[in-house]
Amino acid sequence: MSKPLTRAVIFCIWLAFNGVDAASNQPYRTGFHFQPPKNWMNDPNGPMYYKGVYHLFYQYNPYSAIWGNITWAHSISYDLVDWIHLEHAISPTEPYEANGCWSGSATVLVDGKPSILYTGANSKNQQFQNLAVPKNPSDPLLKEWIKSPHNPLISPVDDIDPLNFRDPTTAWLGPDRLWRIIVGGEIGGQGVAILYRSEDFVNWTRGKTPLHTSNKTGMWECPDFYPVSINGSNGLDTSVLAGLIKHVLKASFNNNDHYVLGRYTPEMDTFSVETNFLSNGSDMRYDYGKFYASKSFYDSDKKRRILWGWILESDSEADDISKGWSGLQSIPRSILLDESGKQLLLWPIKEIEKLRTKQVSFDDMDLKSGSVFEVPGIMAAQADIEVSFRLSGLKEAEEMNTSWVDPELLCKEKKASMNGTIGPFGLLVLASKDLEEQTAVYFRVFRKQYEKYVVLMCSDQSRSSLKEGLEKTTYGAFVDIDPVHETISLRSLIDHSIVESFGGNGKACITARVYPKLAINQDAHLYAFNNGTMDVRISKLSGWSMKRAQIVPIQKRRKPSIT
Ligand code: DQQ
Repeated sequence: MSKPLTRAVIFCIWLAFNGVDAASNQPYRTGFHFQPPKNWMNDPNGPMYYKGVYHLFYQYNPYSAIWGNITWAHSISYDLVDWIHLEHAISPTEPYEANGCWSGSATVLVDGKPSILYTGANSKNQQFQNLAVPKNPSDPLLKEWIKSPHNPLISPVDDIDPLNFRDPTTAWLGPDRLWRIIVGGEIGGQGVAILYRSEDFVNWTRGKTPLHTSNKTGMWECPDFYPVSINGSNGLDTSVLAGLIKHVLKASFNNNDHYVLGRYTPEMDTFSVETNFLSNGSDMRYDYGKFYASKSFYDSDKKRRILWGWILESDSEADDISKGWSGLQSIPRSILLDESGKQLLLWPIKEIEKLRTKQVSFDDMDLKSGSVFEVPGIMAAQADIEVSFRLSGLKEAEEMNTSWVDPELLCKEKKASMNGTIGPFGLLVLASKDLEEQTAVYFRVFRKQYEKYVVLMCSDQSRSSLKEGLEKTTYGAFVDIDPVHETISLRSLIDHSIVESFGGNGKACITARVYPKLAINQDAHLYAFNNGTMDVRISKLSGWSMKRAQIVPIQKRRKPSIT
């Protein structure tokens, strides 16, 4: 079979799975990422596992593709891959939420019943924390939610800035049997996690001191606070306070989700951190690309902690209005503490692999200096790729300059097309045949003193589309890998307008949004490349076409039937 014919056959098979949506006038809608059928979506809210069902709520505008009228939309799943959209769970009906029902979290209480705490913004955008409970907790789908008659439960008083007081976390139970939450805020210009305690989940008392604060940041949105196990392979329930654990505090600011690790003492409600937010050399983020306002939850069924993040668009508001939609959710990621104990590891949940179909694989292959190699035979617009690179001649690596502390800046300066010694090498995804359009996800390796090396991971969107008026930022992260003893691994989940990349088995993640004009559907290609002067070896490359996930309104659900 000639090459163009092979591509046509693959496309026909792919179309059978994917329908006309992606093929015609909606080339940027995704195949296996969560998104509503239309309109605006932002933060993931209140994820939980309840009576055999995964629930995802999210910030949604029922009327338009831009932010406004914020409502809690609700979808459910049995495997975190296929989703069913239900009726909206919480809509603005009361004066304390006239300007929207903003972000919040779910907690399964001691009696096994779930509760949601969320922020209401009134007509002046002043913010209040509110409670909603299921009308019928024995319904695993939790279709209807009732607002507490005691709302608003927590008001912005004293030194709290009413315009910057939101996004309550999942609660955890202290040794004194009191529930605790934190609410994000800004006090005196500083980001802060304000602590509250409650016996009954209705009456909340503010702690004398916040759980944590930072004078290096402004407002903290969507905080998250949870334990991770040291040397463990399971996630932990939010109320686990003892054993070999550390705690993670995440705050969303400056368009990124930043985290710190530390020791939490529940008796005193103190949190002593190992590093600070935004410190040079230890600015840890869940993702160094587009990923914001995330929320994690403990999956008691599979004993793991799972993270969702909102992936914003990089096109214009006018583009969103003409597409009729805006915003994606990331592929859910499991969270574990790395064995070094110094950082987290994020990895796409195993279930996503059920969508893998046609596979291509190569072992032990040279990627010569200056070469570009097309990975054939899979649907490059909707794919999952895993590749690992083995390096030799590391002593030749360019010297690391001690002033290079900002990986994003370094990636911007040293673009994928700029030759180096060891790297840039990696993948060109969503690329057109002639490479006029390409998103490069790649590594460069630099030499420090005493035969230590620095691995830089970049995602370069500068050539991702011929279309003007898009944000085409280049992102970067340092990956804590020792290339002398380890291969450098990269996994990219490519889905039409999103590329989620995981370097070093999840030590560094970079998510990018791209809108190619040429490299769409069957015209998208995938390449491996090496623009360094040293050859690189691909020890293994596996790629799969991905099927489309079933993400449908409840009426369109084919099976199993829902009561
Ligand atoms: N989005 C919500 C807020 C939150 C922000 C409003 C973060 O509650 O702080 O839609 O994206």
